[in-house]
Amino acid sequence: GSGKFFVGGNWKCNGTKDSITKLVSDLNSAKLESDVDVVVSPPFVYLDMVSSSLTDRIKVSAQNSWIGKGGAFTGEISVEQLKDIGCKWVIHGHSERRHIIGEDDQFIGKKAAYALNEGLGVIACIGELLEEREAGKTFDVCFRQLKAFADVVPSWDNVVIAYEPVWAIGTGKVATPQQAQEVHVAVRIWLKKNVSEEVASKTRIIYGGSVNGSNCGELAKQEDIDGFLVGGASLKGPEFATIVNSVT
Ligand code: G2H
Repeated sequence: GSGKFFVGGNWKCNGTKDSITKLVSDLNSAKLESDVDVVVSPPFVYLDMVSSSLTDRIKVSAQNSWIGKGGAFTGEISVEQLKDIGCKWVIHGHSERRHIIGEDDQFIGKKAAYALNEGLGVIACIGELLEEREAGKTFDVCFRQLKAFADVVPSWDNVVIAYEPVWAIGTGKVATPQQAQEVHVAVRIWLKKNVSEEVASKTRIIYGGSVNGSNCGELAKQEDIDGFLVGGASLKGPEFATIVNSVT
């Protein structure tokens, strides 16, 4: 793998004040391996609360950010506001935003570039649909999405790539360690050819899609899996800690 293991918890549009208070308290008391970057991504309305009550050991990420400086953009949240409340990361390109909300590669790239330019880290998500996999287009789709990031990012220093096959997201159908490894190594080779050898060897490529406390161990053993982006299982503090501690 490359660099420090990275585990993100993507809480998506889940939680209440009560459930999130409990989750934060479970995370604060969890024993986490020291050699892992740990990040959680609460819904916007709870970001400030989580950021001020969560241990500094765990960093906070937003699930989205506006394409530029704030202003007259109803319903949006700016990168400057995220930084103001102590947020260090933002997720862009998640399949739910691509396929449910309809964000395209260029829009996602611009948002990622703006966030990076302003000093946030970006969890850049890519991944194919089931029909694209079945049509043999997995690499084409992932490389196209990757290129849209590569074309605009100012630097790869604060980028973590998350490979999330859409058919594995929230379905309980996790990719096999071999299926994930095959794409991760292809992404690394793509980076080497199209960006640089250094970026290819340093950039963390994490896997997402139905990761849980039972399947994380085998996935973590794969050479090119440098961590996880966890949805459902990140809503349970002890299980999320198990996934963090699957670092090999
Ligand atoms: C993939 C993942 C987190 P889940 O979206 O980003 O969610 O683990 O629930 O499949």
